[in-house]
Amino acid sequence: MDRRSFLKAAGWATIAGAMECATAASQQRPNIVFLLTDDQSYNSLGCMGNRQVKTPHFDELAADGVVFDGHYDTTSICMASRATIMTGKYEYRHGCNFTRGSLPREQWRRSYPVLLREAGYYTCFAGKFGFAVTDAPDKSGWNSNNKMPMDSFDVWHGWPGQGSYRTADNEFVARYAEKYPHVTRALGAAAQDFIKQASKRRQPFCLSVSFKAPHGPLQPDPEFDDVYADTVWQEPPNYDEPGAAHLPKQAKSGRQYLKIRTFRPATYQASMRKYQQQIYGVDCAIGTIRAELKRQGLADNTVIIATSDNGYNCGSHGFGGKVLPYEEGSRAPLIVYDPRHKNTQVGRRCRSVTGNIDIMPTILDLAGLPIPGDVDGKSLRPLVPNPGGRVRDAMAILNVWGSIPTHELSVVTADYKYIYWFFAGEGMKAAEELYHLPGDRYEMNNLAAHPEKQTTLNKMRLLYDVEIERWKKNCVRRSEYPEWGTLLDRSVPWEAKEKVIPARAIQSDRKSRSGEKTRRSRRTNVTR
Ligand SMILES: [Ca+2]
Repeated sequence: MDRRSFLKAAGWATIAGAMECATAASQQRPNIVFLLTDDQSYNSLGCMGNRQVKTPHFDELAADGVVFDGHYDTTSICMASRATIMTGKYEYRHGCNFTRGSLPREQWRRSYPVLLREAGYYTCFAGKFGFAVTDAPDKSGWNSNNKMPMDSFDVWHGWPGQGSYRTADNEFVARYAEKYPHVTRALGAAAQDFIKQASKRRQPFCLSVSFKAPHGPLQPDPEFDDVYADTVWQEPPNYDEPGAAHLPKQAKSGRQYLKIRTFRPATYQASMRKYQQQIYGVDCAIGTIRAELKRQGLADNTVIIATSDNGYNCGSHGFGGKVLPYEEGSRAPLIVYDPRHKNTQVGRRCRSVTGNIDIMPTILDLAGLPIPGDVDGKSLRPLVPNPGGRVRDAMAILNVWGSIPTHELSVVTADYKYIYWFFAGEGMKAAEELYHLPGDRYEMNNLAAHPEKQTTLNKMRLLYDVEIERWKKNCVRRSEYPEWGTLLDRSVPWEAKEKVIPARAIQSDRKSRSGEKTRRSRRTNVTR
């Protein structure tokens, strides 16, 4: 006798009836597939205007759904961005990043995977999880299964740390190694198996797949070696050093500039081929996932969200890596496909400024759950049937990781980006940048000193000051987040800031930068 029959037999008809109602309601709730890539540049897709790449499944998803053209990762680095995606909070409010600490369990309990599971969703995580969850915040690292919240999911195919492109090296997907030796296709197969399992259950599901690709090392699946064999990659207008002449010294003080190797002129062609080949692998996995949803009759009630944890510089302005607030580092692709809103106009675009803070509230809203009051993001669900709308006027982009001069706060609107570099030591002066995004996507023309742009500059400064006040009010009271609220404040003089910067941090930071400078100078002499 199953539970419902037992309750009816026991005369508990009301409870049995309530269960039936709950089941009916759960059948109406959509399934959710959240697909996250690692370090994927916004312009790496056909649907984002790149005519050299082959991304048919991303492009099909974009044609079926809505593409968000003003989407940014509010902290453009793996760990903080992933914690933001799951909690809907700016980094300063969850306090999780490299060198600052893990995500405390009390915050994790209010993440979208936990809340959806509590609401009756069948849940799976596959791929690179990206941060540690611990009872109290600590800095002991994220390289252990003990720090992964495996018990929070019904099915776990995740791994701690960076994992490996060799499927066999990742414990919870190793069973796919023989058929799919490269982990991108193995994740596609694991997702496919989960969808088959979920189709047999009387509850909605939430599948989160975090691809390792195209994050370095550039080790694409040899299965796809011929895809870009003949492609000669076109460099963007802001490629390499000449485009960086107008950027402040602070921007060029971190490893994104000093350590770049893979996207220098001598290696650009080979690196771009491998980078895009990695994304081609993800594209194939998306095809596998969508085909399985159709096969199981689930496609019409499954929302698919695809994005990246941060952008990637690929040599723009002479930068490698991500982290920085420029478009290539901080902007990311975002596609939302909700099959319940049939698309009458192929390839709808949304200009609203959106961010990784919005993923969690969007997923909660799709599942019919309330959005907690301390979440920074907004639900993007209303923009899917109405992409001409907007969820906010301005949003913050921040970095407090790595080289101290590169720590910054920026504010972005649909039209402008304002960047404030606080650091004024070592011969530098605090610096401002202002870019008109629709007319200057490559950020080649800093308008901050332009006489006709002073009104706009002042408006953007005010928006910046609003974000600083939010930081001070909402930041976690640890890991130097309160101090950074002061350091990034435009109204605090440098002399006062110098006393706030942690002395030990700046000492080790200088040492590490001086090593990188020497190495870059040697490499420059070789490659130029
Ligand atoms: Ca990343």
